[in-house]
Amino acid sequence: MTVTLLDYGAGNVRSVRNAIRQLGHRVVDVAAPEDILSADRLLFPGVGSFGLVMERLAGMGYVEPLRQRILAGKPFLGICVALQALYEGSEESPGVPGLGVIPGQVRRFPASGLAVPQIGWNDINLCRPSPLFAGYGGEKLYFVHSYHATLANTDPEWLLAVSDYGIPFVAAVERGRVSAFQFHPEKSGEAGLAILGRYLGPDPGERITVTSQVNRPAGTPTRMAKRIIACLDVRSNDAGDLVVTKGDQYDVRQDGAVRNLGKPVELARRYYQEGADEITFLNITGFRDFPLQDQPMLAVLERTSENVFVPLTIGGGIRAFTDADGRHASALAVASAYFRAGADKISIGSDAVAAVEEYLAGDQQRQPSAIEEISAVYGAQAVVISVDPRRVYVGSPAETTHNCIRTTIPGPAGEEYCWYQCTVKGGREGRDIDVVQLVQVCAKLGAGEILLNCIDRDGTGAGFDLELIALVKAAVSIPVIASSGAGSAAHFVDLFQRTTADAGLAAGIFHRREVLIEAVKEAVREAGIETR
Ligand code: 1PR
Repeated sequence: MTVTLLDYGAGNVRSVRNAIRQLGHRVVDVAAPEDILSADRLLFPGVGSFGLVMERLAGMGYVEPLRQRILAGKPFLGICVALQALYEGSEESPGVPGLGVIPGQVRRFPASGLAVPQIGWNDINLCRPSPLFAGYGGEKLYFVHSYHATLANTDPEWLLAVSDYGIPFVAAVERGRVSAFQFHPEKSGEAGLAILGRYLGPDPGERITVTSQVNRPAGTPTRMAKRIIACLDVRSNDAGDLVVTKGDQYDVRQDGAVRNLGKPVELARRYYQEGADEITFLNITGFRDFPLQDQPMLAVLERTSENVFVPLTIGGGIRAFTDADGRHASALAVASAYFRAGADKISIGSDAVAAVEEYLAGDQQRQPSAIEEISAVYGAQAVVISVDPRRVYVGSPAETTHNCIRTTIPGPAGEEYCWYQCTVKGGREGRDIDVVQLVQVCAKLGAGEILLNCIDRDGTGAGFDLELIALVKAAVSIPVIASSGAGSAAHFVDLFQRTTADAGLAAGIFHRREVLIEAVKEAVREAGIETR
């Protein structure tokens, strides 16, 4: 099968391409409006904001051919924002008309105590059989969005699947051969690939001849999984090879040499097969290198995305650069290179601290930060802030102006209070900013998720710093990934029972095979916590 891909240059469509190839099909791109009408199978992966998608489609003359194709009932599959684009408009981009094939407006998730964006693996309830879900076993699928199509707005003729996230929302629509999913099949592991494969496979012809199971009784609430993430800290070792390394409280050298725990691409592939819900790469020397010259890291992403079909995050060195020869690259250009190479999210560390310092300085003339620039183009859900805090103990809250907690783990001199200082350059430099200030301003600037490390716990195996995690969860309404200190599966159970963290991340225990990802999931499941 030759699949025609509608790539309008707004984000990571490499994963979709790779998924199509993995399924044994050929990809061609829409090069002109008429290709939209003549395509045998059209795939429209939605990336970017509603307004950006519609603006690009309009600019390329694709709006009318798309409407015609959909109204004619020719095979069409839209993903994520492409589902939303079928509606008349969206709260995300007021005044921007959508394709308008389904009446109604797309809405933002209301504040319900759940983190927005919804990022992660959720169930779907099929409302009726569909050939695309023939053989679907009810697996959780990967969602990432802040806006949703509402049931009230969706003609039952279109409604195919429903999920819940505080409120019910439309997970899939279908009319004849025109289908669209709010979830990402290309990021939903083998279950997602199977669904995509059925769209790309032989045309089932009359849909009524195909049966599939409606997976659970209508109205059963769907449940988000807590995500288990494997993190690969990557850098060159002294021989110049790119290796996965791991520090103890950020010190990655042992007996003078950089620890070598494996090759990034191979390790990522292993974690995918072992059930990791996401993979994160951190280029831990990124703060000092010119990243567009750092081809090995881009190559790692390109190769990983060839056969790893869960979300990939890349961090390290995402900021504007001017090298010694005066060559300049904006943070957006650096991030774009990573998205093109297969990243779904980028993570910003040191530069986020700098952005918050500028913001708090109150300069009205300040330039937009990397967070704002990247979020505006790729959406908040693509921008993660990696925070590297360390504890600063004080005898009483009066000793500091920073957001302070009373801790159950006293300091070296018996201090009962501490605040969490943000650091830059891989923990080498402390700044006069606390973690609450940092995450709150970053969320305001457009970040979609927090990757919360902890220098005191990193590599210690002593468990997550639950006090830090609770503090940050209470400070923001975007998802928080807890990181640093996992030493056993029980630490993840503790994390999810005692905090509302959305995901748990570990490095050392997975690299050294002390605990397998599946063992973590089993322990978490046995404790009654939802996993994939
Ligand atoms: O500042 O935007 O260039 O980003 C640099 C990134 O690299 C930041 O996200 C920063 O956290 C990371 N980083 C820099 N230096 C180090 C180092 O270790 N020397 N690694 C470093 C941070 C922390 C986690 C680790 C968890 C779990 N590593 O990524 O994987 O602590 O470890 P564990 O389960 O073994 O305890 P920028």
